Amino acid sequence: MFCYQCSQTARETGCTVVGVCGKQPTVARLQDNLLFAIKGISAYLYHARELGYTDDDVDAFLEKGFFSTLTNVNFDAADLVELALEAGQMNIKTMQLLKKAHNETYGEPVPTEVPVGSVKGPGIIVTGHSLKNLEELLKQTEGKGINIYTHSEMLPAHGYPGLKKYKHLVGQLGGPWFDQKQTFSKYPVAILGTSNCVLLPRDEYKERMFTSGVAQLPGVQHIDDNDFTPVIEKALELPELEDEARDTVLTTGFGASTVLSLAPKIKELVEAGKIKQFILVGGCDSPKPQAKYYTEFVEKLPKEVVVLTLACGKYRFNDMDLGDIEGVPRLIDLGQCNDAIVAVDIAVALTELFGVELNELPLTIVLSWMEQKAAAILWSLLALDIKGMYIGPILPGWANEDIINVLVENYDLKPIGDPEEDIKAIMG
Ligand code: FSO
Ligand code: SF4
Repeated sequence: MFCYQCSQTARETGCTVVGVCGKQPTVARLQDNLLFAIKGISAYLYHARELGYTDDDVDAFLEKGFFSTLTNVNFDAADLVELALEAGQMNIKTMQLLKKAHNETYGEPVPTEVPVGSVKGPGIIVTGHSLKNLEELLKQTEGKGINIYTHSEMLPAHGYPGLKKYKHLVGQLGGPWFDQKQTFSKYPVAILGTSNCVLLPRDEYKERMFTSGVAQLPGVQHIDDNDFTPVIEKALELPELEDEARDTVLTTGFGASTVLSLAPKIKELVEAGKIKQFILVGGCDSPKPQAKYYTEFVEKLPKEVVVLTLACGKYRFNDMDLGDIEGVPRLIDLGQCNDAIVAVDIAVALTELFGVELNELPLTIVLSWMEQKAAAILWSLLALDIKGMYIGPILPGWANEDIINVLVENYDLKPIGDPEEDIKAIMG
């Protein structure tokens, strides 16, 4: 544990073994965990509010959650687990709110092929999660001869009818959040970071980078009021990009309606044994060497497996051609991390289709986590009582043995291991 939030703190620097107030290490970690989940919820709530959508119950929970971590309020190891599960439920509500905001504002996504690479002309790369910022930029650049490219978690924007209608939204440059230094150095265009996962910029592109919303970087101009004039002026003064061979095409934009329109076919294929398992391989990508697991895992899956994916972890395998099973695509990109709610909606619809409980579905969840939004999603899945999830590329650092034991005993949570062994275990 590490806590220095009050003046009783040990040696006036921090309680690290046990709190002077009596707070136990597991309670301290569960308080940290609750704060992480709250940060995740806040990110999604922020993007919903950008589009004018709010929820009083979620707001009230945030107050309660924060308050319960204040000094001398809640010393119970069991109640804090309950609060984490409640945070998971509130995160479900928040992701539903954001999905409603996205779908009502931009239309439900439709499958869309997105070419990777540049086309001739000035350009702007947009990274992060804010569809609202992207929309404003698309409006303000219309007819100016500037091409707009997505990066990382902005890729699913291409699937929304209200955004794909802009012809100058031309494609994708780079992959997950952590390739940004190489990608932004390689393409000498203007760059807009709209949310988290912006990295401290290299000097070589600092002056052509901008942030908006909560994202801020030292020495980088911030756009406060959705007036992207400085970004547009910068894009026009920079050299034009050249045409690249755009051989890699990524398919994104599978909304719940598209997937569920395949429900009768899916039922037939499952009953005929032609689809044996659905596996959700979702979450954040990580530069850790262990993250190679996710590439190998998907590569080695039997042909009778359908992979659902979301968030930036998909860049480990979303350029693979997995083909289809009689018209059902074997790789289905549901969108951003907040679109975990689409996966939940699909899973619930499948329980109705097959007349079984959630844990009886031929569905396995293989998560990769990077930061606090993923922690909130993990607690959402636990709040739904989903058992037997795999998690990697490392176990959460905030979870000590006590917490891991609770997760293993109650939810059969498993660390990822060897891809082939895990596939064997999943396929039974
Ligand atoms: Fe990736 Fe970053 Fe959506 Fe995460 S860009 S790592 S949990 O913030 O966001 O998937
Ligand atoms: Fe230490 Fe408790 Fe104060 Fe935290 S709240 S600094 S654990 S005495």
